[in-house]
Amino acid sequence: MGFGIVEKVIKEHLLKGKMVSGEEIVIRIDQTLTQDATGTMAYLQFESLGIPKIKTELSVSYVDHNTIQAGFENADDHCYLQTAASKYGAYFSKAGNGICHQVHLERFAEPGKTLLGSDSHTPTAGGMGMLAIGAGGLDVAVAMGTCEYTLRYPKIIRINLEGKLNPWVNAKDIILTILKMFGAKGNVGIIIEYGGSGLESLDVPERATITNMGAELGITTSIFPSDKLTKRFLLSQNREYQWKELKADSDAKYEKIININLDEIEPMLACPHSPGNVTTVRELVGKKVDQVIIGSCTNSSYNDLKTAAHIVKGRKIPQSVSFVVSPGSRQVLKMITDDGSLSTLIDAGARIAECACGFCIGNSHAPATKAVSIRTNNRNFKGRCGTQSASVYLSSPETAAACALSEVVTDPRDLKELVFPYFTLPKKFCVDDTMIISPAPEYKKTKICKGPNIGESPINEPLSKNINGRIAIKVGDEITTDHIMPAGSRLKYRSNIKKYSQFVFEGIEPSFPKQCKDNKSDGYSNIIVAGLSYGQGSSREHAAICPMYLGVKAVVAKSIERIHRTNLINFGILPLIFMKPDDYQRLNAGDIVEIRDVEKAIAENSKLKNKTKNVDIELKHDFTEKEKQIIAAGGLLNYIKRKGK
Ligand code: MIC
Ligand code: SF4
Repeated sequence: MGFGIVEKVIKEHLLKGKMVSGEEIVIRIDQTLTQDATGTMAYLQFESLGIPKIKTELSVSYVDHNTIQAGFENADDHCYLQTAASKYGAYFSKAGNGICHQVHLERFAEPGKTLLGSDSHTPTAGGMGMLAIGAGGLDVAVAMGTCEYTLRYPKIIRINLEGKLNPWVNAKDIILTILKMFGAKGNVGIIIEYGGSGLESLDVPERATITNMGAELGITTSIFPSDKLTKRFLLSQNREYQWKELKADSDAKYEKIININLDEIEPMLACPHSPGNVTTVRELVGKKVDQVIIGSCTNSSYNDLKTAAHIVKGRKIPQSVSFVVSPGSRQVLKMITDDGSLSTLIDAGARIAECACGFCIGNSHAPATKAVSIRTNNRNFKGRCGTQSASVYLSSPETAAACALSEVVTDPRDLKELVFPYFTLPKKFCVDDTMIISPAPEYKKTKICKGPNIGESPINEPLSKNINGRIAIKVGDEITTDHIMPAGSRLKYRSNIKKYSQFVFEGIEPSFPKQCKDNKSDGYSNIIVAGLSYGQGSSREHAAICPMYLGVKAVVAKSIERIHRTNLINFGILPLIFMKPDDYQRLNAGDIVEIRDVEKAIAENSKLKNKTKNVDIELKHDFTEKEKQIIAAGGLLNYIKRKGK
């Protein structure tokens, strides 16, 4: 029997376990990436492991999230990360060099290798034929020190893309169509492998747009084969020697095979407030638009911006629209400068933002009250853009540029007087790694620099024999990590847990930290009750660390998303699932609850007694043997220290 791509890469990297869906496996990690918002904690954790040098083939520390520097905090983080990279042997990509996923694709991603990144969009590198997985910072810190990552062997779904996209339809419209088919929740434990004749017309950056937004499906990752287009891309980045072919055997078996005809795909929009809430642009044509932003790790490649420039060339953006362009990397910025696209965009009235995450994480360019914003990024959760009342729609750069010109939602195919440009990728990209610092040969001598905003990475205690708790909050379905731990203006506290903890659930229930404190002083542990898909979205482990800091001992939910579930376990918080989802109704904020004999509850399925309502609620979990030990130790750092790794 033949193998698919995922099977081939896992087989080559398998250290422990069986390649059977649902089994716990350990794989060898070749590369890691961190970004500053999760990286400070990851490097603090790496330091606390006491391992003298990073052991992976390659680790890169990027600065792309917190580049606003309104105050000393961001800059202090950058200094810390730069000195830590130098001391422990990582590459360091300076602020301004670009968004981690875009730069990694350009300069480091390699077909057939594994990548673990402390950012949920790490699967972007799947467009290059890498098995690239997003995880919490602590998992990445451990991988830097051990080259190991533990996961459950996935279910593998094959999607065949057949045919060819029509003019003005972008790879973004493919992934939005897939999001419409699958939805944004409940796809845990799946890896998507792409194939089909349509791949011949999808270049690496377009493939990466598709794998990038696999994160919004909630899957583990997705991957494309490595073929002649991959080779051409690597050649254009002066890295052809890193190419290797990766293709599925013709008799490979999959859990499911889905065929999508690219000719039938049309421009799509994800409507507020979920990337899974997808409809056609046609449905919304004519809706007034206030702001348009082209950028982010999903859609800010050279061709994306060149196409946007082609659309606005010789025209002016209407005065009522704020039009922002944020190139994905310094390479992209340099190339649109050299070919004149940048001045075309400026002539049309574009604001040019830094090559960074910026607007996408609500760090800048928040829309006005109740504004409609069309953006090319990947997430439109309520309030993430920085304005609670705004409506954010996600689109392709083509649709975004068409909307910016027309002031209303516009299908780019309706720009009749425009000729579709059929841009191909350049033979050579501008390769200049001036803003990437290689690991210092004298790494041991570097002195790590820590400003006053950089705290310690907190460690939990093992759980007590019985949990005597009070429900600190009850939330509904699809609570994202942005709801739990806001980013935007709060981002600068990522390396200061004490301060950042004051903002847990800020947008939903700002009194949550005080409630937790009161419960603690009354002698109770804090419990969170949630609905479906709790913790979807980003990989930010702060959504586990800060609740841990506030004394949360368990999350009881209808379901919990993959990365967040692992983050909870890594920080010693019990992720528990209702055996009967209707029992959600039997728990309310303020109820006193008890989980007896925690050790047994970790070993088997547990029960929670609602003492206020005098009812028993059955809970389940699906901890692997290793996860049971991690929870029992009070988290991954304790577990590793105990094992003396
Ligand atoms: C995001 O897009 O939400 C982020 C910011 O990149 C996060 C990481 C973080 O919160 O630092 C992610 O996707 O993992
Ligand atoms: Fe940055 Fe946005 Fe991409 Fe997250 S999704 S890495 S914030 S550009």
